[in-house]
Amino acid sequence: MKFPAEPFRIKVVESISRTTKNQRQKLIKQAGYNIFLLPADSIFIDLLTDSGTAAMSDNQWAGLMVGDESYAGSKNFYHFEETVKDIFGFKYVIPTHQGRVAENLLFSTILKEGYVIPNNIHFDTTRANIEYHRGIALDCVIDEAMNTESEDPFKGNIDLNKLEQAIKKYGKKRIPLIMITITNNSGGGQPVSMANILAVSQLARSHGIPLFFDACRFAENCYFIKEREEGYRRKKIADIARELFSYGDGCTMSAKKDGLVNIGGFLCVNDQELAQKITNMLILIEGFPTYGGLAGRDLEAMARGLNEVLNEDYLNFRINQTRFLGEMINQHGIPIVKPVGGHAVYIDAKKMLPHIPREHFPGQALVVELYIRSGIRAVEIGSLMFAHKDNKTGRTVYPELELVRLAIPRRVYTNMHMQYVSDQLGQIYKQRNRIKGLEIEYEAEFLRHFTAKLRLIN
Ligand code: P70
Repeated sequence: MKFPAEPFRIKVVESISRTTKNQRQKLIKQAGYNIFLLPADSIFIDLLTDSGTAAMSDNQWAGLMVGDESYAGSKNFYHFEETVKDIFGFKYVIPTHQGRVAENLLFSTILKEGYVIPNNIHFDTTRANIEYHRGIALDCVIDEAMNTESEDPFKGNIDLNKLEQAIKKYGKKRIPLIMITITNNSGGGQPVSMANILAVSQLARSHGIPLFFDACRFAENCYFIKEREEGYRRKKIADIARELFSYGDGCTMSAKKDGLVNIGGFLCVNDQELAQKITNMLILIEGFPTYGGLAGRDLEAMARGLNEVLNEDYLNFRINQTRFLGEMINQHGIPIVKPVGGHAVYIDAKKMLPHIPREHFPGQALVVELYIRSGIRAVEIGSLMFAHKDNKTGRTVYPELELVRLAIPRRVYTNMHMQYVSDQLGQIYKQRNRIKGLEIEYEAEFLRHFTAKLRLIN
């Protein structure tokens, strides 16, 4: 295995606490076997999410000190706006405090009841924002995406046939825009190829439908294009990004991922009338258009983060650190989603724990075991998160995949931390038959995984 060393040195350190297995057993029981309800200082390595968890650089921290906190016309806004226009190339840039507000602003403006938004796979907040406005969130990813063993290099691609069928079925009037999520988080952090983006763009344009990106992890997607797609090896990431966004008409962005900040987001559009409508709404729910729910210093950190994320040394380390963890885990015999995605390793819990039936949450059982044994926090992306009752039959419908996600915060953990995670999982794998399932004690009507309480089945 060949993996790059960390392309940074550590200037400030944050201690992480070590708890005993006994303490963790008590804490997780109190939390109803739900890792969202654990106090974060009882966690040794936190792989819950790569969102808002990045370490900022010295350059970004210095940027905080030049924050201009004027209500209107902050100089940091202009720096941020110029940076976004330079990388993304869209005409209007609207700051928000995180990604889902950009989604809310967009969909509350363009959706009417029964309208359809196709995507490769909608992320939960995107789906929820569409459904909340009575739209239909339609997934059109290639079938390969559901085959965890397939090594297809661009498993985030949209199936053009499915997309065309959708346009035929619903008609372009009911499709106010098409989206592409880069990288495809809900499908394992898999990239979308430039060729696919171009083809979707051509199809969309031939019908007069705008194309938008959910751009959270755009730099990681561009790195995969450089690495895997013919004709991009010698191109700069910034140039790949510019080409990619030139095929679209706007984007939503959670800068908590590839913006390398702890809070921040934005929405870009080319259409002036749409920009005007959204800006009016922004003033109502977020703030004045030159701060959008953020402090001036946050805008400065975001502008600097967006430039840093294009650095190839950084991306090379980032993508390969994730791959390194995935390959080490896989060498223990643990089944994972292949190829390893950009921001996280996804374990196939259904395959790893065949003795636990879906209704006893094999993914969550593994998450709980990993916390109790090692103080590592992962997140279940499976039946606890997605299973639901069919309104007509009353039967439970399970999602196709039962995954456990190990999301890696940017520039936070060293390769030695990854080694530790892999070693611990290797130990767990050897004794996997002893892992017990769980059952629900309490659940909310929506998004139950955040607040559910469970108990162990003996
Ligand atoms: C994650 C977080 C956020 C996200 C995303 C895509 C493709 C929009 C958003 C919303 C959410 C999460 C999940 C589990 C545990 C903790 C956090 N993804 N689009 O980790 O952005 O959060 O800024 O509103 O992935 O995948 P925002």
